[in-house]
Amino acid sequence: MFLNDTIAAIATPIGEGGIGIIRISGPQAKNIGEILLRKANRSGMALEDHRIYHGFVVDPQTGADIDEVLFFYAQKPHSYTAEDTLEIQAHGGALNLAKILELILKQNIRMAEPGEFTLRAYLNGRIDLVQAESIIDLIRAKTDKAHELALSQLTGRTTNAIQKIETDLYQILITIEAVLDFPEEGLPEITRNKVKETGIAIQQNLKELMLQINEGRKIREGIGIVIAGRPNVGKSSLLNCFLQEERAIVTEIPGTTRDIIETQFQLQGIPIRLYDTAGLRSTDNPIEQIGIQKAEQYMDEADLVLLLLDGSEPLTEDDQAIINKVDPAKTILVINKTDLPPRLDKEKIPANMRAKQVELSALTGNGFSSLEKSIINAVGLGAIRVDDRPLLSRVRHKKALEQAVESLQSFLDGLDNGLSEDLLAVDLRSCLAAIGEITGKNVSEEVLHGIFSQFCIGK
Ligand SMILES: Nc1nc2c(ncn2[C@@H]2O[C@H](COP(=O)(O)OP(=O)(O)OP(=O)(O)O)[C@@H](O)[C@H]2O)c(=O)[nH]1
Ligand SMILES: [Mg+2]
Repeated sequence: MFLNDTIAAIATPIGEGGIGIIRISGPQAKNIGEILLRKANRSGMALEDHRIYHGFVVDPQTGADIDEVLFFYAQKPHSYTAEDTLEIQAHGGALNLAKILELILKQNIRMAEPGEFTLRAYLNGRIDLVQAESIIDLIRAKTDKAHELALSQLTGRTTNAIQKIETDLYQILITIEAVLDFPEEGLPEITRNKVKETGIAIQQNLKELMLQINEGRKIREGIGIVIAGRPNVGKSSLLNCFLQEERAIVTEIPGTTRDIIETQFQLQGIPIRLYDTAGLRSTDNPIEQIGIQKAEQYMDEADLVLLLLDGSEPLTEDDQAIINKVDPAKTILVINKTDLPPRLDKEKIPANMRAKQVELSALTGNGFSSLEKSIINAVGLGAIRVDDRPLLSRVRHKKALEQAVESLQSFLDGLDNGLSEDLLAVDLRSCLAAIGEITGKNVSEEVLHGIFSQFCIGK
């Protein structure tokens, strides 16, 4: 990773737009501006910090104007990357922007990698890793809640909470290490109790952060719901009910749906990914078999399965097989076709499956609203809200927190068992290191690459 060269990229999406922005960051930014730009009022080319100018991009070889633009120079550290930055607001045509970028690259400027501007903001210490991640989330947010969450992380709520934890841990570490200089005296009883108290409070904090991660993930990634059942029970009809349109093909022929049909909508501001699947049954048809394999894989990965039965027919062997296969903890049993005379022998269904049971007609829509309520309860949507609590929202964060809690536990156990101060310090340091993985103080190049390669070019 270099920080001493200058990078450039088009920061707006490729296509036609009112304006398109080209961003340049690094020590050459100002110089490039003075070579390639001309102010409209011809007041010399010196660029002042944080001023917007009207002018032209000029080809320095031919002297020809390329575009009429606004431009802006920000001196480090007061810019997105915390480096000298030049932004050119040009007309947003793909060819126009490409021509300007080409002129810039000809001046020995390097094209930025995806996410490299944000990477620099992080490497220069302007933002931490949680904030960098929240920028991707903000760009990708599709719901109000996801947007709120990303913004609260970006503006530093999470960062502040974690910094507080780090400071408290360092306090303990300093106390312990002070004893190392006078080992014969050991840790006084009163200090030991105080340290223990703080350690327990920190651990509680970490555990709370961990509990919130699942909520954060639901807000950020949404919830995956799979509709499953044997052929012809009305899975595709139910999908269409959710979307209020004829999205999936519905016919009376069993085995109509072959491939997974993926759709998205919102329930109480949370993004839902809803999947219709091939009817599950034993079959010799190779196409259907592949569809069934996929259906089973999606059921395994789902947050919630809607297991559909046909209320107008007796329970079949295929139904039984599916009931035995699903995880009751993440399944809602849905009995469909209540507009027809009931013929389902419900007593054959295990009680734990019937505990969460909804009856409806996908044809008439009767009973559908109670299914929505059951879903909201089942995935705890009602409880999700973004408030002032700091929230972490990634698997990566969860792993690091687990590690931190574990190290802290071993520190606390060590205190109780009279472990020597130098060993206590080791546990504290590994707790701090785990927390450093979240903020990025202690993070491998691979993790960094994984995070920043998700960005688009120009961000
Ligand atoms: N009377 C009645 N018919 C329904 C209802 N829901 C679905 N059907 C009918 O049942 C048949 C099968 O519906 P689909 O939605 O295609 O069933 P599926 O479970 O997706 O079937 P496969 O894709 O073959 O697995 C169609 O003729 C639907 O019109 C309902 O609530 N009441
Ligand atoms: Mg279908």
